[in-house]
Amino acid sequence: MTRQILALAGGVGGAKLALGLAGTLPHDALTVAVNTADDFEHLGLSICPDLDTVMYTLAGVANPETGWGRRDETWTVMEALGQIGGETWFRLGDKDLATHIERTRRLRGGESLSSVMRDLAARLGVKSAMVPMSDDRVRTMVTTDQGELAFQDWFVRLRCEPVVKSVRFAGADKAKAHPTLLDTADLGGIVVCPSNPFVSVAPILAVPGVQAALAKTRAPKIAVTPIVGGQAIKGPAAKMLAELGHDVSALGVARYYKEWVDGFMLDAQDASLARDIEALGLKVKVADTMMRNDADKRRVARDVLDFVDDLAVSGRHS
Ligand code: FO1
Repeated sequence: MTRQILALAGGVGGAKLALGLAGTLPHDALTVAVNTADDFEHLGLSICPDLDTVMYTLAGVANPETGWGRRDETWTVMEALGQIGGETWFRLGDKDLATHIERTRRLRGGESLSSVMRDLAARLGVKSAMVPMSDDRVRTMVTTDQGELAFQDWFVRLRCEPVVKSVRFAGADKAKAHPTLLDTADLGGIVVCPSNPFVSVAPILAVPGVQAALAKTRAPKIAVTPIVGGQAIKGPAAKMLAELGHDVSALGVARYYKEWVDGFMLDAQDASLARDIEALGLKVKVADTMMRNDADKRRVARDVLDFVDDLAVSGRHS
């Protein structure tokens, strides 16, 4: 049966599972709702890192080494910008810049972010629906031992080194959720991709109405662990778990999610944590969650969808 799947995704890890799901489901059965709180104005351009990472990944043009930006990129503009004293700490390749320039022009013309992204993604051949969590401005601000920092300043310019004390999402309380996140009645399943819980998933949940909409749907809600063997596959999730006082493990993430997910997919390396996570009231599926290539991404996606179906059949979800 073609169940409608809503995937919540942030950066690189989320984009990988989104690609696996897109390769497994009919393209009209998947919608990827993407975090926009990492977005920022830089060099006078509207930069949307997570939206672009998902778009490029689903289009098959993402840089395979970094996961972000485009493959087969050139850096002529960055070089020339550096020579005239411009800011080059946030690496924008020549082809990637076309996306930022055209998006900025259309946003300044009054077009909504979701409209621009729908068109840009379609032009790149993306078939599954991908939507921003909101068309309104939401910005992750990270309070650290060096004061409050805008997300990309902390993440890229300072390489996540400042110690994190707290995170807030400026503008979230006034943001209007994308309708897809509120219209959850007919969903067959909700998948929280292996993204950073604090700065990729939490901003989506912070948009008014989203938590309530996810709570009221009968669709099973499952989260795929972003932490394997106590490490994040990529990015600062493990460091943030530690600095924000959580257990640096899949169990720590499960505790963070337990109020609103029904199931948790645990990597085989952490099978010993299954009982502790079940004790939180969550169903657990143990699988190989590592996504090293496109076949892995589709395998993990199939395991996720089987898990959704198991929970739907067992009626084991809120
Ligand atoms: N991440 C980096 O660590 N260094 C960069 O120079 C960088 C540039 C960049 C350009 C476009 C883009 O879409 C993403 C970029 N990222 C870079 C990744 C980005 O900071 C993160 O992917 C998200 O904000 C967190 O998921």
